[in-house]
Amino acid sequence: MPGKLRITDARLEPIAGRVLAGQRLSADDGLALFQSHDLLAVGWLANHVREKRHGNVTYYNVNRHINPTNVCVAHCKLCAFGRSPDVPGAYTFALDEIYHRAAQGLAEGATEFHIVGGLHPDLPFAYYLDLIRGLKQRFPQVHLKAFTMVEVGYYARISRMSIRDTLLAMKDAGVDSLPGGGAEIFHPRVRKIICDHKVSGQMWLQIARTAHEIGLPSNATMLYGHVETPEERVDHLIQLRGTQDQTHGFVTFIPLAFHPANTGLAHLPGPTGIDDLKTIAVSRLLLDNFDHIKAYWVMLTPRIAQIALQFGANDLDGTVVEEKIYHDAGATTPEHLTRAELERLIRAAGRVPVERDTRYNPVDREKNPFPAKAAASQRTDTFIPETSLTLNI
Ligand code: V47
Repeated sequence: MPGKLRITDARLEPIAGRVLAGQRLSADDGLALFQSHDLLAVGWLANHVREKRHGNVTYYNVNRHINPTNVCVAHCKLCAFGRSPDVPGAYTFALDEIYHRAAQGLAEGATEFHIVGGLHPDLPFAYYLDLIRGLKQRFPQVHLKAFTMVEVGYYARISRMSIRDTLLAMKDAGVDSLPGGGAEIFHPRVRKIICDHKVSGQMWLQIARTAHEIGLPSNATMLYGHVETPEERVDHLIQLRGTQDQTHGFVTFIPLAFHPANTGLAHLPGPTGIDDLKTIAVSRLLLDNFDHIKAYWVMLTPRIAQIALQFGANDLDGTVVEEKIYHDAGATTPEHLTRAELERLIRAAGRVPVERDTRYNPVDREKNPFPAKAAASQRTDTFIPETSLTLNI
């Protein structure tokens, strides 16, 4: 453990004792950590836990984000990605376009496709199942991390199926795990303001529990830096921890910094760098039953994500390649980092980079060399604007 713990905020003294003794922290402890200005002590404690679990290792993966449609009926104030079907920029990919992008991803060595999209008013559940079946058939070696709890709730509603049967159909088609999006902040006061028409926080947790029960692990997120209070953040984290105690199905926790540009909350300033680091650290400290805390470089910026590796995070996410949700909301980060760039960031933070697959198995590139770039499929249409939507479903 590098350096000594120096505490300047007396409220942190008993909390430090509990962290060093490996004891679970309370909601009050979480609140004190969020309210403290002693960032270095909070970070030291989170780093202690991080190094006890993972030593110097920092994970990243080679992945490809695919967003099949940005058409969405939810119209969440927090979001700049979703569109009505009839506005400029609305799109829905034909399945061939998705397979083309996936083939490009495979040629770049992707071990994971991260697939999330809007809640489209007209696409049937069958479109998504066909999409997954088609990907699994063509790219059986690639892990399909697809569809948030919000999308699952929506598919269940439009197909008049139970959540369990919807998840079973997804699993049967080839979904391997679920990403952690859509959790936002569970408290109903906040959801009413930022995402009024989304599934409730309780429903999000219920869908996650059901996914875990049928053998689909998932990630979890928390969107912070908008209208939520520190108490509501702590409540969110404690509810995730309680669910994890029951299912052990969450793999990674990802705090997501709110980007206000082009959203219905564009008047808000978004979180500061101090808040980013503190949120990573408090998450590491409260979520004692989560193995991994991810500093998602796309939203944190590579620079802050790199520092977060000393504040509790042990994962940077992946190469990503195409990112729409944050970039529509004004993110100025690149959409793509290469393996070499990710490794450089990690090494410069004094950590040891390990390329992982979605299940955190190390990827041995000697045994699994990159597929030839030439394997990328022939060019197909770019995307289908909503006005000329023809889908081969
Ligand atoms: O669900 C939407 C958030 C999420 C904005 O599971 C916004 O490995 C900030 O969940 N400003 C999608 N955030 C991203 C996500 C994710 C990312 C990386 C890895 C994983 C994983 C999951 O982004 C949405 C929502 O919570 N979001 N709009 C915005 N304006």
